[in-house]
Amino acid sequence: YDLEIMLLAKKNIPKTDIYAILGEEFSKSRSNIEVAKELIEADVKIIQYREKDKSKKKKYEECKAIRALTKEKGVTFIVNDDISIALAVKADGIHIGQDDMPIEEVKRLAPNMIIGLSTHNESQAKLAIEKEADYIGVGSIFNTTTKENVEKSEGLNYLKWVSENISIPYVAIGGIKEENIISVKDYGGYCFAMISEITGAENIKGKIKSIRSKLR
Ligand code: TZP
Ligand code: MG
Repeated sequence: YDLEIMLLAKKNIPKTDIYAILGEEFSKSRSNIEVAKELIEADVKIIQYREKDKSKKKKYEECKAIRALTKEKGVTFIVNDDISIALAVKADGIHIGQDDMPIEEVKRLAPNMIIGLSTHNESQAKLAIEKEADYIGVGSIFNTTTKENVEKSEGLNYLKWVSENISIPYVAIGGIKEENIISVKDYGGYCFAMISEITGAENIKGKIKSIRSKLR
């Protein structure tokens, strides 16, 4: 019984405002590790590693280093897509999309990890709940050039529906910027995932401060 509680506790997803996603092609020639350090110093509580084109070895090495940094400061570390790397570095979680390995398989391979699933419409959200995702991504909220072939979504209206109908944690994503974040909040957003706005900011700490002052 105690063990069960411990396992559940492991899945604690921090209640937080900013979900920062690393991607070196957006980070103005700073390394993922440098950006992760700045995010941690800025008191960001969830960091996701998302690299699509690097070698497995490179991804593993970066994730290993970022895991050490995040562990030390109690920051939740999520790996995008790659379950083998998530397991190898003992990440807190794995984030998958609709076209990745099926969630039931990911749960079987990583029963104690936080599992996040991207969703773009109501039926995907309902299915995510049925399959016991720990949280869902909701988007794309706005147009974005960060991701190619972004799945169509009703954006803010879909977010509103999620806020009224879904009881598990959710994270809004896609084109979110300091200048539009309040509209996302108005449609039920409370945790905001961003790549370019944060990872691509000249001054990452300043950007986070300024976003947080808008949210207050
Ligand atoms: N999934 C839906 S939109 C998106 C992802 C990974 C990209 C978000 O990037 P940005 O720069 O915050 O718009
Ligand atoms: Mg994916």
